[in-house]
Formats: sequence, structure tokens, C-alpha cells
Amino acid sequence: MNGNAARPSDFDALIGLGSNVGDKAANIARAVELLTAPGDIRLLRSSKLYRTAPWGVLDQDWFVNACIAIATALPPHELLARCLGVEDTMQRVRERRWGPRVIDLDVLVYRDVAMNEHDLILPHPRIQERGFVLVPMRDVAPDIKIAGEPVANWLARVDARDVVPFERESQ
Ligand code: PH2
Ligand code: MG
Ligand code: MG
Repeated sequence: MNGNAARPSDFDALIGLGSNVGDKAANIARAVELLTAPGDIRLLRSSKLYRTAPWGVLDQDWFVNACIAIATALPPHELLARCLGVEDTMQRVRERRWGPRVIDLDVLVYRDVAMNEHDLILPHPRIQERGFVLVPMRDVAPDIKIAGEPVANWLARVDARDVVPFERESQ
């Protein structure tokens, strides 16, 4: 496995991360630490951190978003359970759909798996609509295709002007 290669096949999954409560950047870093600590999920690449405008529910604080490429032998539902476990460990409170959260980890892509189950849809169904997902995803998997089209094509169709590199100094 070559950690620098950007071939779609060099990772097992892509995880999207988001936070808009507390120390957002620190929350993302902690989530990656917690996810990889047990040793059966290995970090291959991390995107830059992005400062993003809230999507869906607009009357909430801005987010920090990121994406990681991982290697793991865990099957999709076990990976999802790990992601939800990290959210629990970080005391995420679920109040409002698309509302404020200390941390959110979404399984965006798992190999070439397509599934539609009540608790897990793969690839994640809203990747194409969300600049805050597409921009970080391009950092770690520029060659990936979503629904048969390269991430760059989807990006050209969304307004990603409100997805900008996060600068700690400006906070
Ligand atoms: N997550 C949501 C809803 N809206 N907006 C941004 N900018 N970033 C997110 O991660 C986000 C969101 C639900 O998962
Ligand atoms: Mg989400
Ligand atoms: Mg989620």
C-alpha cells in the first residue's frame, strides 16, 4: 500500500468529519485519534480542514469539515458502529436533524459497495449536493467517481464558495 498514491483502490473507506460546537478543529483531530486508536482502522490520508457555512439548517454556527481515507478490514456496519462509538465517546447529543453537533462522522464511501439499508446507505446519498463534503474528499481521493462521475464534475455543479481553508488565527 502506497500512502501517497491517489488511486481509488488504495483505501477501503472515506469518512467525512464535521464539527460546529466547541473547539471545532480539536474535535476533528480527537475523532480521528479515537477512530484509529484501536489499530484496526489505519489513517492513510487526511484532507485539509475547511471552514464551511452551515448547510440544511442555516441558523447555526459555521462548521469545520474534513475527510479521511482509511484502510480497514472491518465490514461497513462495523465501521459505522465505530464511527457512532466515537460520536458517543465525544458526547454528541442528537437534538435536531442537521443541527449543531460536537462531532459527526459519516461513512461516505466503502470500497465499491452500494447498499441501501435503513441505517446505512452507501455511497452516502448526499455527497453530490454538498460542497463541504466534495472539497475535502477531493483532497484525499481526487480520482474517485461518485455515481459514475468524477468528484470534480460534481464540484463544478455546487456552490463551494463558502468552503474555505480553515485558519486557526482568524477565529
Ligand atoms: N452537517 C450536516 C448539516 N449541515 N453543514 C456543514 N457546513 N457541515 C456539515 O458537516 C453539516 C452541515 C448534517 O450532517
Ligand atoms: Mg453528516
Ligand atoms: Mg452523521
